[in-house]
This record gives sequence, structure tokens and C-alpha cells, in this order.
Amino acid sequence: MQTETLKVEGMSCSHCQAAVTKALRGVAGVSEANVDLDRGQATVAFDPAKTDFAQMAAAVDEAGYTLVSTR
Ligand SMILES: [Cu+2]
Repeated sequence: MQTETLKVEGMSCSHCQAAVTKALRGVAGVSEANVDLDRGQATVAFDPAKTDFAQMAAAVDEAGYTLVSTR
């Protein structure tokens, strides 16, 4: 399991926060996702054998937000 903190763009309220959290948790291979609205960050625990940044970014994009790698 790998944990990464990623930047999320486009969130403005708790509804956005919930939508991004749901999108990330819905990705196969993601075991936990916690989104910090004030910091615009998402901390995600995932299995790198099952998912990757591109898949998580696609799910967040589908919800209407942008996931940015901080690497
Ligand atoms: Cu919102």
C-alpha cells in the first residue's frame, strides 16, 4: 500500500470535498481517501499494483475537479 498527498483544484465547498472523496474511493485499488478542503489536498492510500495517478485523476476529472500530482 502506498500513500500519497495530491493537490485538488476546483473545490469550493463541502459538497465538492464530498464529491472528490467519493470519486477517489470509487477507484478500484484505492483503500482510503481523505480530502482537505482548506488545503485543496487529497491524501490517498492505494495499491500501486491496481491503480495509478492517471486512473485517480480520471475519476476526479469525471466528478468535475482536477487532480494534480505534487511530485
Ligand atoms: Cu462545492
